[in-house]
Amino acid sequence: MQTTLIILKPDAVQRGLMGSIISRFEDKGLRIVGCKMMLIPRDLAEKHYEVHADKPFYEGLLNFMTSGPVLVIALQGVDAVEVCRKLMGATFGSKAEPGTIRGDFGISNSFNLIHGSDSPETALEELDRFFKHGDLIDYERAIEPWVYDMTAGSPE
Ligand code: IDP
Ligand code: MG
Repeated sequence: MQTTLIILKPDAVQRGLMGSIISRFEDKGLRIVGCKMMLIPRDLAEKHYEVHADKPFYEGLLNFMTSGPVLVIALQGVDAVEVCRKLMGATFGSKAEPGTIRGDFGISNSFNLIHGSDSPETALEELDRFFKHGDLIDYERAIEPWVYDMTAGSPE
């Protein structure tokens, strides 16, 4: 099991797409273990996107990510990091495949609706960055035995 960090960006919130996007993850079988709406402070946005600090789009990205509320979500499941990146689709809305979140809900290359951790290591760092210890909830859903084959003792 992995936990990954998803952010529904300000455009997703403003366009009323939070429910539709969350449904994609729920329908897949991923479990929401943490969720909060917040305004990202500038310094947190800078830290979150520091790998892009030298890119021409960095300033615009920081302005965008701090321009309104976001919904931060922790999602758990087998291979959750990779599964979520696939559900999100390619970075640019104009290039993302139909059937993916970015491919179905947007066309912009910068207002691309959603962030998702890109590796298990990054996921741990990002979860730590956005959630306090104790914010994430470990629980079982009633549907769990039908989402995974548990007959061998671990989720298949
Ligand atoms: P990712 O979100 O798919 O991981 P990254 O390359 O890590 O994509 O870029 C982070 C974010 O920066 C993107 O989601 C997008 O909002 C923005 N971004 C990336 N490349 C460009 C660009 O060429 N122009 C404008 N914005 C960009
Ligand atoms: Mg990235």
